[in-house]
Amino acid sequence: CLIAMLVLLNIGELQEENETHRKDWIPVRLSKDQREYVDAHGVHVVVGHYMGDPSNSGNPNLTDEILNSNLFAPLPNEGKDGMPVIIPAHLSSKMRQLYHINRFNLMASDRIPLNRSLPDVRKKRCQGKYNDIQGLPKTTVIIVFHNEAWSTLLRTVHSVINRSPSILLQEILLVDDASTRKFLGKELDDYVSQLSIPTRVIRTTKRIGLIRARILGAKEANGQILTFLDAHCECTIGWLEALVTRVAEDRTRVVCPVIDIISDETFAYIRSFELHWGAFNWDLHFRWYTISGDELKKRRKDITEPFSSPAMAGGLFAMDKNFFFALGSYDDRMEVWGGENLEMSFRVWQCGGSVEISPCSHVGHLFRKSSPYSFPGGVTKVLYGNLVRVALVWMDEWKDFFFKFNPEAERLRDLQPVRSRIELRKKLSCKSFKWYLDTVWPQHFFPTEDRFFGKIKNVVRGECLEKPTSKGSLNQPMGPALLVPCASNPVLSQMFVMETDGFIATDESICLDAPDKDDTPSPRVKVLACSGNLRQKWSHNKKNRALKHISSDLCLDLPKDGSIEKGLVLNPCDESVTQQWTLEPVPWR
Ligand code: LR7
Ligand code: MN
Repeated sequence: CLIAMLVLLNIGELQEENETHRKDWIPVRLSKDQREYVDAHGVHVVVGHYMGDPSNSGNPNLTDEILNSNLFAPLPNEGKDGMPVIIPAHLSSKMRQLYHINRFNLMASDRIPLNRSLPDVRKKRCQGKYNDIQGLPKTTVIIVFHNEAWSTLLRTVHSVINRSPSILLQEILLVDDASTRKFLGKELDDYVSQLSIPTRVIRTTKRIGLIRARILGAKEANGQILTFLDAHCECTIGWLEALVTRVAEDRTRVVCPVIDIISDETFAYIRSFELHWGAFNWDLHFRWYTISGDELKKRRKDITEPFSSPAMAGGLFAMDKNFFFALGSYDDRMEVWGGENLEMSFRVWQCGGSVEISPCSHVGHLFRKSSPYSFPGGVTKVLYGNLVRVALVWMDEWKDFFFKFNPEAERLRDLQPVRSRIELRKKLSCKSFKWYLDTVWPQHFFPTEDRFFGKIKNVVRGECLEKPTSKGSLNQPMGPALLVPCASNPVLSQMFVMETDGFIATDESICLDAPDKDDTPSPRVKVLACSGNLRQKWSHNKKNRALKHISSDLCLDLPKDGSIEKGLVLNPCDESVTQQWTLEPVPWR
């Protein structure tokens, strides 16, 4: 989900939507944490996740005493209304040291009161909605955590209490997944016992991972509705009414808030866009994409209405408790972190429910660039082990696509027994993955029977089209389409899907697009986010092998001046050899 944050930080849009939060924001620059981690395909794995020794051995200054100390000395006005915290210069070395414990600016967090105020970031129209809450079922808020900092955990709890109508709140359940920090023991029990909403801490005896910890919390819950949060969130006004009302209206809905950003460096509350939905990429990593034009059209009347989403981010959602268990809760053989969000999204959609995002519910989440805790067994084994389970149980023929292009998953495939989950799928008479792709996510860019999937090769140079490795402001690959030597093993960066309606797409919803006319001196054909616009439509003529850009009636060509390293161009179609392209299918399963 770390990449998801980077995607959200589109500066252009932030300026437009978020002027008030940004103007006083002077980010504190910390150590150069790995921003992203890129795997063999040049595709993001768990972006930013710390791949080294998670025990902090690289920071010998982090003694047990520091790890267990509970600094907590808030200043009354710090971080007020979601404003950023600015640490005085003389504290900066201490600040850096503390940063490593949780991979966020702990000093900043500890200076902010646990009950800080936040702005109402909703659209005006939301204030008139979801006010009729008498008689709605109550919810149990479930927060699982492993070695969370005191101030972020309890700020989450206070934000729930302060900004939820108490008639909707049954209780708060904190599930401690075998934390080792002292202050999360008796000190926490004592603290929560005096809160105005019944709050309990349940503890596991050994580390069971967030998935099983959530199942445990759900079993213990007394509320009719389960509302899950990560342990470093802050809820804003109206967040719960918007979720609970929708679940109460239809018990098969899984409702997510819009997830705003709490800065890991300054703890500023940054409103994010409302017009993104959740899905995933070819590696089965969660991604945000802009919602489709059709969906936007439907919503023009009232853009604050909830909209359905192919997948959820995972941590923040409300769902009926009976529906949660009827549908098979979670896959309890998933370990530690990852994959459960797609598993649940597929299961909910394919087995008769729906996943939606409510623009009137805003909850902030603290996004980190790397993960602070250990992954027993190793990050790759844990994450891909979980994803293997998702693919085997829910994805039908598309699992073969996943395994074919993800060797780390293929290696783990035989180690994952999934019989009971397949039986669950049968018992619930769930629909196929094809139905899911066709119906829930028709804008998807996965290969299908009626699409071309493979390489696009220039005949005269014998080279293949490749998507650029440079990133645009949405952290998506963006730039000129390049021609490079064709890889002998099919690599995903050279794979394209050509849809029947003429869009040429690749992973992460990136499409072949026309050049910008004002690019000087010679405009290049680009790849950028698929928009569904005519300017991204192409047609391929099998006879003369021309790849024609439909709206301009020009053909994909090599630059006449030989500046091929700068990318490809469009020229009037003349059937010359440089304009000949073959679409070479690659079996995708
Ligand atoms: O072993 C563990 N035991 C735990 O109890 C590991 C983690 N946890 C707790 C942890 O303390 C935290 O409260 O589980 C919660 C989630 O872990 P994070 O905060 O490290 O996860 P994340 O925010 O990086 O990741 C997202 O994807 C996860 C995949 O398993 C979960 O679904 C997280 O809930 C999810 N977070 C969100 O959806 C928040 C918004 C992200 C976006 C966009
Ligand atoms: Mn989180």
